Parts: sequence; structure tokens; C-alpha cells
Amino acid sequence: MNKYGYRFSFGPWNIHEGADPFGPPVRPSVPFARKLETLKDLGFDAMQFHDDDAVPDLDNKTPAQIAAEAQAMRRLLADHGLVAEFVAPRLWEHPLTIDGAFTANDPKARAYAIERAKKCADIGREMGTNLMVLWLAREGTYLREAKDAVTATHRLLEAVNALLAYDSELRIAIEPKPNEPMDIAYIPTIGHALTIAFRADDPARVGTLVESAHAILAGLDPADEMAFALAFDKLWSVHLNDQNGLKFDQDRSFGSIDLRRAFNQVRVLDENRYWEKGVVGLDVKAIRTQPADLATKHLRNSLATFLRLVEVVRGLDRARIEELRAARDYEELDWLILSALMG
Ligand code: GLO
Ligand code: MG
Repeated sequence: MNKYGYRFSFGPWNIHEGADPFGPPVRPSVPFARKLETLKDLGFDAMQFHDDDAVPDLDNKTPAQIAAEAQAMRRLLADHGLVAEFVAPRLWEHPLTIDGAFTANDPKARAYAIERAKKCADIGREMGTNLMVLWLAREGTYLREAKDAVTATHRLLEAVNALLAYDSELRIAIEPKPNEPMDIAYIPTIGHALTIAFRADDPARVGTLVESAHAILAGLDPADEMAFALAFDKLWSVHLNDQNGLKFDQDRSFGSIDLRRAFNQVRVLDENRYWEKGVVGLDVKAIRTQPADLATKHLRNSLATFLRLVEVVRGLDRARIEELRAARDYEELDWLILSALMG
């Protein structure tokens, strides 16, 4: 933890091999143990997990094996003074989930998805976290007519309810994303996620995770998406990163494209005491050209940018801002913010 009280996390997928849809990996795989060392060395506090990051090949393991491996992972983290922030079911790689998991037309696929997510809840419990993140990767369509969108929406709500009923301690944070891999996803924004949350059987146990790039891809401002969730005490995690326009999900270093947009995310988080509510997750990836031995700087930069922006936010002249708001002198307010950012 740093002097501001924030805790930081990233996932094993944030140190990656650099493959893209048109080219193979360009960096060797980094063993999990080294990723853990890097996390610690860079000053992070927690690791984010997919279920199979913690228990590889879990579909072919017994409940006892799954529990034993999850416990071993918890001990490994504890040996490094670390914890798991959340565990997320990876519902987008199995052949059964080609056309969706909870919203697939095929009942076998839907049953698999629920069973897999229950196993993920078991893993979380063994690893000492009750937070499950649902990134609903394949819950959408390439072709509008392929699924009934009303039925699909109800199926998502039913899946959330099934998980809440399965584990009475479980908390679910829905991570919206408007597209990729699907053409159009069913839960594209925080408003969609919150509707599911408030209609769930136990609304107190369903919240959200806002990822900067996902909000930008939806044509929205990530700071306002965060603020909307914060207004209802529903921002339980964030995936900070950056995104250069409406194209593929880039997961660029936080603040590296639009510093003002990053500043406003930090401002909203800091003004609402986010450090008391959740972990600052970074979902960033090194650009493909970065040599292997230098491919952790995106994490270092993103964390440092966040902390520098906390300093900027806390150094703002609040009384002056109120004066400028009252006078509607937004050009002067603009200059105040720009001057703070330029140092
Ligand atoms: C992809 C998502 C993905 C999730 C992760 C945790 O676009 O951002 O990285 O955050 O799988 O659920
Ligand atoms: Mg994410």
C-alpha cells in the first residue's frame, strides 16, 4: 500500500506474449512465479485471477483437486504478502461457449456456463475472496437475429441469481463491454449492469467493475461511468487503462492517450474515497513491439501515473473551483485544470 491508502492489482494476462489476430506471440511466456515477483516488485498488493489462472484445466479436475490447488495458490500469495482481488470465470474459450455462455441458445452450453461459474465461486472461496467478476465476453451476437435479446437478458439475470443462491457470501461485479469479441454485447454499459444488479434476488451482492477502455468503446466517458456506479455504492472494482479511439480493445497504459480523461477518472475515484471501497485494478497490456525484458513498464507507468494524478487532484484549489462554477467561468476552470496537468 502507498501513502494514499490505495491498493493496486493486475492479472497474469497483463504480462503477455504479444500475439494479435494477425501475428504470433513475440515474447516468451512468463512463468506465473515470475509474474508474482513482478507484481510485488512493482508495488502492487493483489493479483486478479481467472478461475483457470488459479486452477489450470479445472474442467477436468475433481472438486477436491480444485479446492487443494486453490488453497495452494492462496498460500503462495500469502508467502509473498499478497491476496487475490477477485476470481472471474473464463467463459469464452470452451467449445461449448462458442455462441455464448449464459445466453447461448443451446441448453447444454448454458448448463456448462453455470456449472463453470459455480466452480469459480468455489475457487474464490478457497482463495479468500468472495468477489467474482463477470466479464460477459460472448453474451451478445454477431447477427442480431441469432438470439432473442429479451430472452438473453432474462437468462443473464437467472444466471446471476443462480450464483447468488449457490454461495450466500458471493459478491458479483459485472464488467460491461460493448463489443469484442462479439459484434454487439448485451451488457455494454454500467447502466445495463446496474439494472441487472438492482433486479437480482439479492441486489446488495451485485455491483460493477468499470474498465476505462470499455466505456470509451461505448462512446462514453469512463469517469462518468464510474461516478454513476459510485452514486449507488456499486463500484466494486475498476480496470484502468487507455484507448486510442473506436477500434479494437487496446488496453493501453493508463493516461498514455488522454491524460485529462485519466485525471478525471482519478478525480472521481479520489473525491469518492474509492481507496476505502475497492482495489485499483489495471487492465493494461504492453504494446506488441516491446521487447520481452522490458514488457512490464506498462504496469509501472500506469501505477505511477495514477499516483501522480492523485497528487494533482489533491492539490486542486477547491474554493477557486467553486467560485468558477458559480460564475460559470468554465474557460477559466479549463485553464486551471490544464495548468495543474501541465505542472
Ligand atoms: C477484456 C476484459 C478482460 C477481463 C478479465 C477479467 O476485454 O477486460 O480482460 O477484465 O477477463 O474478467
Ligand atoms: Mg477488463
